[in-house]
Amino acid sequence: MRSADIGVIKGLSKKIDKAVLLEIFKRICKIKYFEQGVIDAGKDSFLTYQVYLSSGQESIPAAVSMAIPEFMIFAQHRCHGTYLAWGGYPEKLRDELLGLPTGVSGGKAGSNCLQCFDNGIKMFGHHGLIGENVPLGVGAALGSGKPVVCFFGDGAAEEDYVFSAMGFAVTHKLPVLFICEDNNLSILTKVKERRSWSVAKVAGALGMPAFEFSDDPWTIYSKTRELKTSLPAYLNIFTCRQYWHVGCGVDGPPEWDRFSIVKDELSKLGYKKEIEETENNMKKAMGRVWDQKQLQKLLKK
Ligand SMILES: Cc1ncc(C[n+]2csc(CCOP(=O)(O)OP(=O)(O)O)c2C)c(N)n1
Repeated sequence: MRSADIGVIKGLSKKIDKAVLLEIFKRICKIKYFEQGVIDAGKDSFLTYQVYLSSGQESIPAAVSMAIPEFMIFAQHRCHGTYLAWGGYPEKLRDELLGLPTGVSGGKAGSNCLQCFDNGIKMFGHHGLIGENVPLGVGAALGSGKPVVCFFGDGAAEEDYVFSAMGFAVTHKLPVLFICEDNNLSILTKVKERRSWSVAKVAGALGMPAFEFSDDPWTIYSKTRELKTSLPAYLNIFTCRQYWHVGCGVDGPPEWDRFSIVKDELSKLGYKKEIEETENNMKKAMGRVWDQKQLQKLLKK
């Protein structure tokens, strides 16, 4: 049974530096409020196609990017959060979504194929086949000897080439962290209707450390840091996407609301004032990025 607490290490937030906790929260807010702007721009007809939203899953890129900022990233189609968490410019992502040459990938990648070699980010994006980034990432680790993180969904994890690439990484002891952002859905079909087996168990049987837990950012941050030196490794992180597979419709409330859980926890630690300030500042900053007059100017409307 999925829940917000699976495998979560209790009390970790008390052991992590305040600056790290607040920076992770800031990155979560950056993704959340950027995407609020995306939704509003769609409603106001500035964005005329459907995009893949990361909302609800923000804690994963926010925490992983803090633990392994230097890794090469092989991203999946749901990748706004990955780019933004690693320090991507919201204005460049906005321009990308608007199809402008000033976009992060020259306006040619759209929402789901972001590529970025700018501002210290080494991000290779999706090209159309779910899970393809896993063999590509493994190949990059083999060729360069540099550490790689591959993100993919629970649907992509079922592709045969994902397992063969994981097995290859184990055999050759390649520095790859495999992260499954397990939102339980492949478009609309739940994991239990698709398979009876666990990806983490298969990854473990291939011979690498493999863990499953829910998207508590402090557990993600600590586990990622811990595994950095024992790669390859696999993390299956249970999370909830807030909106449809593509577009901004909803099918009801998410199974849990990680954003509220994180805010409550940080408030209990005595950081209520700081997080309110961070959230308000981020709301305002992303409001400026998606300001209607600005959009009219950019699109010459
Ligand atoms: C090889 C392949 N099969 C099917 C598709 C069609 N498709 C696009 S996204 C998707 C679902 C992906 O689900 P998941 O990997 O769990 O990621 P999520 O969208 O939930 O983040 C599918 C089946 C595809 N793009 N590539």
